[in-house]
Amino acid sequence: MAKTLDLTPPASIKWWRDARFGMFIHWGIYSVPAGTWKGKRIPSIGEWIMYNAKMSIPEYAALAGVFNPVKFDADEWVSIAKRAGMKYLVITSKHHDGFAMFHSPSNPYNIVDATPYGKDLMKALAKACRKHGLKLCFYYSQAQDWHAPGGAGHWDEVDGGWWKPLVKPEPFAKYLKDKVKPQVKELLTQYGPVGLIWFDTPVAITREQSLDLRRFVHKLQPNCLVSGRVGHDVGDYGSLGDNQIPSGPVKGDWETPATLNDTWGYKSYDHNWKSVQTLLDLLVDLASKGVNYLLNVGPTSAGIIPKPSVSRLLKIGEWMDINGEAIHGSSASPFPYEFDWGRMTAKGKRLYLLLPKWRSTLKINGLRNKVKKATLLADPRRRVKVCQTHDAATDFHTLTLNLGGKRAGKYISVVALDLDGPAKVETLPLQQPSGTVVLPVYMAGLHSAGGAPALAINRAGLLDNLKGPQSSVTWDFKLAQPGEYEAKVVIGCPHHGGKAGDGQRVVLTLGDHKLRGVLKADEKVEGARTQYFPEFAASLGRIRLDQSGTLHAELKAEEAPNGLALASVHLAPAKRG
Ligand code: JFZ
Repeated sequence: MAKTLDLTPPASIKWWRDARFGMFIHWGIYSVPAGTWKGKRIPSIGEWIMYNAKMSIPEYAALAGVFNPVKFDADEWVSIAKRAGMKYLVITSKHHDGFAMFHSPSNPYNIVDATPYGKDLMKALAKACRKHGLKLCFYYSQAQDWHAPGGAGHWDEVDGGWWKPLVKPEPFAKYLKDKVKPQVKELLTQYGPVGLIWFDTPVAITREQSLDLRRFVHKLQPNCLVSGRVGHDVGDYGSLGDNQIPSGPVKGDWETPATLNDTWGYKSYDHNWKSVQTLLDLLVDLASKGVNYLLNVGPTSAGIIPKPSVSRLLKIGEWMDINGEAIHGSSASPFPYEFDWGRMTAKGKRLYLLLPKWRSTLKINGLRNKVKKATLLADPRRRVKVCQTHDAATDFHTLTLNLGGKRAGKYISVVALDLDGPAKVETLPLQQPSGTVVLPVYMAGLHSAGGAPALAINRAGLLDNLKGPQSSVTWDFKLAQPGEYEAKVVIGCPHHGGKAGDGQRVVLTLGDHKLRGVLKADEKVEGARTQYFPEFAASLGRIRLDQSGTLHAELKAEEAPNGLALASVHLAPAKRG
């Protein structure tokens, strides 16, 4: 029996929870080739160029000899992050290439000893962070190291092909002892207080080794947090997939690392920049689910954050200057589902309604508090008329806000609602004022029987193991308007590039009605959230719901040998004709 482990994060996690928004910086000698090697554009993310271009260790290490970021200005970088409303900064101190971007007395493969630049710029960055009040944090690739013997993915670990992140236990343990621990100690002793260490890609690290690293960090700096990618879920907070937006609220402390374009490390020809609107949509979506947004910049080898990144961050900053209180120190929406009009965050007795599209009237169902006041953050003097009603027959509370015809503020308008107390909301899925009903899988009852594998929701918010008729997914939900509805099943791809709808046969039961359907992924769900993790809506046809009040729904897979990555069931009023 293993001893019960105390994995409580240090109390310092409070700063991290309040921050909600941070800057990721992927910077290393991979910024020299910037995505091109020997005249060829190397596909995929820039910091993986050594691996993807199959460079030898000496070939790659020679890049250090020309790395000279003379334009680097720590104060400039930190003030960009600060102006954007970011509260912490996580910079790659050593990525998978094994090159240390800080002075490492224990290993000469570092910026001071191996580049013409020859200075420890992390010192300057630490100073600038202190000056501007941001937390300095370090990314450190603890398992993958393509340079050091024993590191995962090292040249020596070739197994019948090119590198694979193989780990031979003994050399790996030696690598942890000789390179990782001395360097982590340097990071935690040379730069003053460190907010967190962002370990990554645990590969084949053992649980004991992950725990050992966690203890090592906490011993050197008790307030320093450890990222979830240290491995085996023993970090102080969790890390979602890159650019992953969960479909609903997540329990515990989570962060999504995300890119401004499609690379982390600088690539001279990646111009696929997300718009300011998309970036703010993502920030707000994550905040409404209680998730931190760690947004990346990839500086050039000269030491410059690309202009398209800076201009976007500064526009985000202008929005944050007005609306930041809806993000910083906020917690997830008390409503456990997405609204079709926007998103919500909460703070004490305040709710923030975040509207990407303006509407003169906004209705919300299910809020049981009295609203004392409603204010538009971008136009605090405008009078917002508040009307609250309660329908006794259906027990629907409806709040109606009259916002006025003219949009207040850019990108996402924010309404602050002052309540008579902490929010009290209806916890069942409710028909929305637009008429739609969303039944998310994470609000469902999950039932498996007859030896079927247990249904579970994975960290992408999708259902695992719905394969046959022994299992079922059920909801109670509240309907206000009887009528004819069109039912859709929304499914995701469990894996990048995976197939969503592949002929699964499902049956949806609503009261006495049954709807059967075969899922072909016909309709891609649009939106910022589904850019990297697509979702599809498959129509099951129409159904009549004759009664208002609390109804019961059940979804089963009659046949789905490869599973059905259910996200939600949607009901929308059927269009006449
Ligand atoms: C890792 C790195 O390999 C990559 O270079 C970058 O630093 C990124 C932030 O992290 O890549 C990952 C790690 C985990 C997932 C995806 C990409 N994941 O869990 O989905």
